[in-house]
Amino acid sequence: MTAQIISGTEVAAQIRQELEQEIVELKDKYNITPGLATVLVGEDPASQVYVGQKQKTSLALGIYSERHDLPAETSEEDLLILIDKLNEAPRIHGILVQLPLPKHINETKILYAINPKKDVDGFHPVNLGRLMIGEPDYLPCTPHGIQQLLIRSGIEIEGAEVVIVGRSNIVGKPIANMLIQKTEGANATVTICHTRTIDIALHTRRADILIVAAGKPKAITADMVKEGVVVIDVGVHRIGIRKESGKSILCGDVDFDAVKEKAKAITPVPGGVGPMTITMLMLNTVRAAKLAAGLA
Ligand code: L34
Repeated sequence: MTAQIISGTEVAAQIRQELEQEIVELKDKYNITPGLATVLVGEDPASQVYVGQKQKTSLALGIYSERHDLPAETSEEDLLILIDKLNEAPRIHGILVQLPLPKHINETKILYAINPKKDVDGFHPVNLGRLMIGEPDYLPCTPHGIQQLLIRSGIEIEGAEVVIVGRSNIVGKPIANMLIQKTEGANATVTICHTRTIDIALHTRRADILIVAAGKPKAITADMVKEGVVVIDVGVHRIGIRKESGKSILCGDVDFDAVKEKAKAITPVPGGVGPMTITMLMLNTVRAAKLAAGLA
């Protein structure tokens, strides 16, 4: 079997097109321009790429955006002051503080400080709690992107054996919660594997849908999956530089070339989950603007 390649780039473009129309309508009918503030502390090169993408995409869609790039030495106190300001700013509907933050800043404390109504990442405990009880305001961007990729690629989630590798607060735990909900695009049976799982392959081989956010390059090999599996690869690793172009060579958490020979469908890296994460942030920002205006 050679797998269907699930293009995050294409699905993201489709969703962005839908959003663009919604944004035009918000402007024409209600004179509302959704506003996003990104906050980046320090110079992590991957974070700079991701925040750059988020800025570029918001501009392209007609979302007002503010970029706050702060030096790595910024104190927790100063960051909290900025968040307070953004919490109060009427033009800003969504606040994104790019993770990871430098070690001297308490991430949890920062995420708590963001007004849950402006928490377009969906990382605030209020939003994660709402997600868990099936009353979400904002779904976290990467998990939401994964779910939309599956739905829009025609993959049956209901009743599927979903195995997730990785238990982070930003991917593993929320996607597990989303896929067990009693709603459309969910109703799956979910297993979560992590670093203390005794025999990961025992679980991954049972998966109809395998979602990998392990943070380890090519951790999932062909012997760990069953024939006909659907694979969603969340990892992004820079494993070298192309001599000709000077561009990075990327890979995911899955040994793509080998696993695609057994899979029914698989996401590539790049061009899989990454572009969906960016696009779902735009969707949440539009939603934030609508919620603020009492339109959603
Ligand atoms: N607050 N921090 C907050 N929110 C998030 O949603 C994120 N994340 C993760 C890291 N920290 C965060 C992102 O934005 C990961 N992430 C992210 C976003 C975009 C891409 C990858 C991860 C992406 O666009 N990846 C491209 C390759 C781009 C490149 O590295 O050259 C892809 O095609 O996979």
